[in-house]
Amino acid sequence: MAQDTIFGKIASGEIPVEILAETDRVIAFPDIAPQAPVHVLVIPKTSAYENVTELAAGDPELLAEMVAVAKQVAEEHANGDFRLLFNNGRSVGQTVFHVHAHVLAGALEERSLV
Ligand code: DGP
Repeated sequence: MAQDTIFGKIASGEIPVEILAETDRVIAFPDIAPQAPVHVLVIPKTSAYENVTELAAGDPELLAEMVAVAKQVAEEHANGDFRLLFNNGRSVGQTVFHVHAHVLAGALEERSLV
């Protein structure tokens, strides 16, 4: 079970963000430190899952909903193509332990992985 994180506060509305897309269970908002012309985070509103491994095992339909929201964001803010990245674990760069997908789109000049 994920502890309360900054993304939990964003999901609950305690910390306001620019919401780019929303469903009953998912929100999308710009990353604070963009690494691509379009760099959006897609998170579930629940803080029940720390990472994508837990989410895929516990609620694959919610994971699929996150992918659908990523696609919507890429269509509305770029040409529809996108990269989807999950950092899964501290040693590969995960810093917020509320599962989130990085949606990277637009003209990508570098191949870095966030
Ligand atoms: P990760 O390294 O995969 O855990 O990615 C966390 C991302 O979250 C990182 O790219 C920066 C972003 N981030 C951290 N705090 C905030 C915040 O308060 N607001 C927004 N919009 N993004 C944040």
